[in-house]
Amino acid sequence: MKHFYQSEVKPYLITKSLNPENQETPIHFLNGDLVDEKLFYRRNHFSYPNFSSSFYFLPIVGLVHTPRTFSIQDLYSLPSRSIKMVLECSGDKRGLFEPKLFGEQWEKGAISQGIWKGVSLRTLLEHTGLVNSAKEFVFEAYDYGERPDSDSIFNFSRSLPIEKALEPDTIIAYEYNNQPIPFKHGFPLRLIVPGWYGMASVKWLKKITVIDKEFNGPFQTIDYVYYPNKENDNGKFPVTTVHVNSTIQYPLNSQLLHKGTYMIKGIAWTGNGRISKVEISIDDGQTWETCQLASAANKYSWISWNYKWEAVKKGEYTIKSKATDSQGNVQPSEPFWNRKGYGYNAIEKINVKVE
Ligand SMILES: Nc1nc2c(c(=O)[nH]1)N[C@H]1C(S)=C(S)[C@@H](COP(=O)(O)O)O[C@H]1N2
Ligand SMILES: [Mo]
Repeated sequence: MKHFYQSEVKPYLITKSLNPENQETPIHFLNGDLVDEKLFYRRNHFSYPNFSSSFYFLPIVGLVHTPRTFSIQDLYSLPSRSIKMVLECSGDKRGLFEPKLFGEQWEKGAISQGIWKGVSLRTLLEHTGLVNSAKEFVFEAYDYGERPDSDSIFNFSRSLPIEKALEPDTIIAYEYNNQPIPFKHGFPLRLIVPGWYGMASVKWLKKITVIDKEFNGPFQTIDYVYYPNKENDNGKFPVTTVHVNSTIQYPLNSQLLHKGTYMIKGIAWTGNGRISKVEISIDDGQTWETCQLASAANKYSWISWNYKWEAVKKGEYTIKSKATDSQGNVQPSEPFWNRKGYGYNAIEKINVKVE
C-alpha cells in the first residue's frame, strides 16, 4: 500500500508576505498532531514588537477591586492548565472563495496545533476580584502600526465577552509544547482562547483592562466581522467560533497516481464540541463512505482520519471529505461567502488522476 511519503527532507513554511510576516504551515506534509514551532504558521498584522522581557509585567486593571500586576514568576507559581488545541486563522482557505476576495490569500495551512500551558484567566481574577458591571475584557498587545484604512497608529487589541473570558480553558499561556512560547508566537505571555479562531489569541500581552461596555477597536469592529454583502454592511456579525472543517493531506491536489491501493489521509476539527464523523467521497460527492478516525476525538484538537482506497481504474477523480461535529454541524457544500473571507469551511475537495 502506498502511504504518506516519509522522508528525511523537511518541509518549510510557505511565504505569503514578509513585512508583516505571514507564512503558512505546510499542512500536507505534517506527521503527528503537535506542530513544531518551525512549521507553525505565522500571522501578523504589524512588525514584531520591541519590548524588554526582563522588565515584563502583566497588569490587570479597570473594573476589578484590586488592580494587580503579575510577573511571569507569579504565573509560574499558580495552578496551571495544559490544552492541546488547533489554532486556525479565520482567513484559512480564503484563497478558495469564488468570487475571489482581497486579503491574505491563505490556502489550507493557516492552521496549526500544539499544547499550550498557562494559568486560567479566572484564576488571576481570584486575586483582583471583578466589579459587578464588568462586561468585557480588553487584551492589549505590544505590537502596533498603521492600518490600511487609517493614518492612526493602533496596537493589536481585542476583547472577549465576560462569559468566554471566564471559561476555565481561556488561559494566559507561557509555554508551547513544553517550551517557553517562541517569540514569534507571543513570548512571554499569550492569551489562548480555545474554540475561537486565531485572532482571539492575542500574542505579546501588554495589559488586560476590564470594561463595562463593548470594546470597539478596529480588529473587531472592522476586521474579524462577517459581512454577508459585497456592497453594504447589512447583517454583519462577529467572527468567533471555529467552524467544523477538514483537510485532505494526502494525496495532494492535482497529483498523478498509478493504479494501486492508497491510504488517503487528513485532519478534521471544530470549535464546537468534538468531531463525531468524517466521510469521504471518491466520486465527487455522489456516494460517501465513513473514514477511520486515527485518534480519539478531543475537544479543541484536530483528529487524523484515513481511508483505504483501491484505485483500480484509470481516470480523473474528485475526492471530497466532510466532517460532522458533536453539535450536529456539518461542512456545507458551498462556503458562506462573506466580503472579508472568513470562516471558509465548505466540503474539502481535491482532484487526482490515475494513470
Ligand atoms: N499581538 C498580536 N496577536 C495576534 C495577532 C497579531 O497580529 N498581533 N494576529 C492574530 C491572528 S489573526 C492569528 S490567526 C494568530 C496567529 O498566531 P501565530 O502567528 O502564532 O500563528 O494570532 C493572533 N494574535
Ligand atoms: Mo488570523
